[in-house]
Amino acid sequence: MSEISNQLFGMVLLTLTAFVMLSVTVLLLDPADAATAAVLTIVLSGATFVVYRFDALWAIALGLLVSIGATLTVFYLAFGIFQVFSPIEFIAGLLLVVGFLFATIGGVAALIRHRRGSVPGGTRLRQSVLVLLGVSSLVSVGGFLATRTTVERSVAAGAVLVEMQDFMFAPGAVAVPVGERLIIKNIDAFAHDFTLEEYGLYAHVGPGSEAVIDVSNLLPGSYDYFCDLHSFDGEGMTGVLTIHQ
Ligand SMILES: [Cu+2]
Repeated sequence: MSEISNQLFGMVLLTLTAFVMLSVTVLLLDPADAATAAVLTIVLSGATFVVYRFDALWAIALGLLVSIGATLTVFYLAFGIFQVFSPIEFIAGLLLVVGFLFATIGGVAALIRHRRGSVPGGTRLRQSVLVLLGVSSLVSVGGFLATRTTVERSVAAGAVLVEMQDFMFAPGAVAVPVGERLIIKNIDAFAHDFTLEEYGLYAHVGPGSEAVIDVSNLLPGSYDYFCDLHSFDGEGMTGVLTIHQ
């Protein structure tokens, strides 16, 4: 087997990203995202094979176009690199960013050199990147396990529960008696947060974690809260909290 190029290496990582996305969306039973992920996986696998099989300019150019197109389609996955302790988001984000860099820079370099193989900084660079990806993924899984939080049953008794699921708060509107606690439970595979800006209330809630929100100093009334990661200008992942007597 001939030595693989940086472009091919990047494309393999992008294909893995699409496959991770496919597995996750199928598990979460999200048909729309699963369809996107399935198409991406097939197109990227095909293009990766073409680049591997044909040492020609057209193949290199095709690989470059497919890599850029696939990355643009799911560019939002890149934000996952900021959620270090949320393994699925983090690993997919990392694969996407590193894959895109290798596929693009390697593809352009191969086009300029008019050939596929032996792009400078070859095997050793790719091996180091693979090791770094592996270590980062382990850190992510370890951090996820170490920082997962649950609320004790004694604390939870009588408290009002809001779940975070499918990038929404459920229920979207919740009423809490004065002095009672609010518990936020994230049952998504992604990190969320609870933000009630004006009152300095904030909790980052990782996948599978729960958190107690101390709303005891809120006066009776209605408050709009949101997930800062998945909302913008009051749109998106938002909820309404009512404190009543
Ligand atoms: Cu969120």
